[in-house]
Amino acid sequence: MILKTAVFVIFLWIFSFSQDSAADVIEQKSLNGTFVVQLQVKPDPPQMGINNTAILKVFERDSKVKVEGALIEVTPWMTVHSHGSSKKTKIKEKGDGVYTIEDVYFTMEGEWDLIVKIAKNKQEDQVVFTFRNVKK
Ligand SMILES: [Cu+2]
Repeated sequence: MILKTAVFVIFLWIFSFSQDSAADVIEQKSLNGTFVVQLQVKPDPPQMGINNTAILKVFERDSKVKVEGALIEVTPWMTVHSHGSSKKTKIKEKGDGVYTIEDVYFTMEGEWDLIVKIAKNKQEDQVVFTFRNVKK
């Protein structure tokens, strides 16, 4: 009985820990509805002045088929001031519709958009993720 309780408590502890460290998955449809895109940022929320990273998963709209071999551009953009970042993001395809983004760099505090452009064959579309309150 004590052993069972101990195992249960340890399980709860591990579970709560994994819940804390897992970044939320934000899912959005692209502007013209061509793709469905899932984004996970790290850290969550992303911070000013550091190289944030992100994982992108790209699916075809209705079928949920994973989109491989897409050309992807990711641009941090501060819409209220009409400026971007001092760093260019680096994108790597990992297969299975997964793309990693490095050097997501926000140069000041405030509201930032992450503009994700996706091109595959003759289809081109974009999706914008907004981070309302990026801080140091
Ligand atoms: Cu600004």
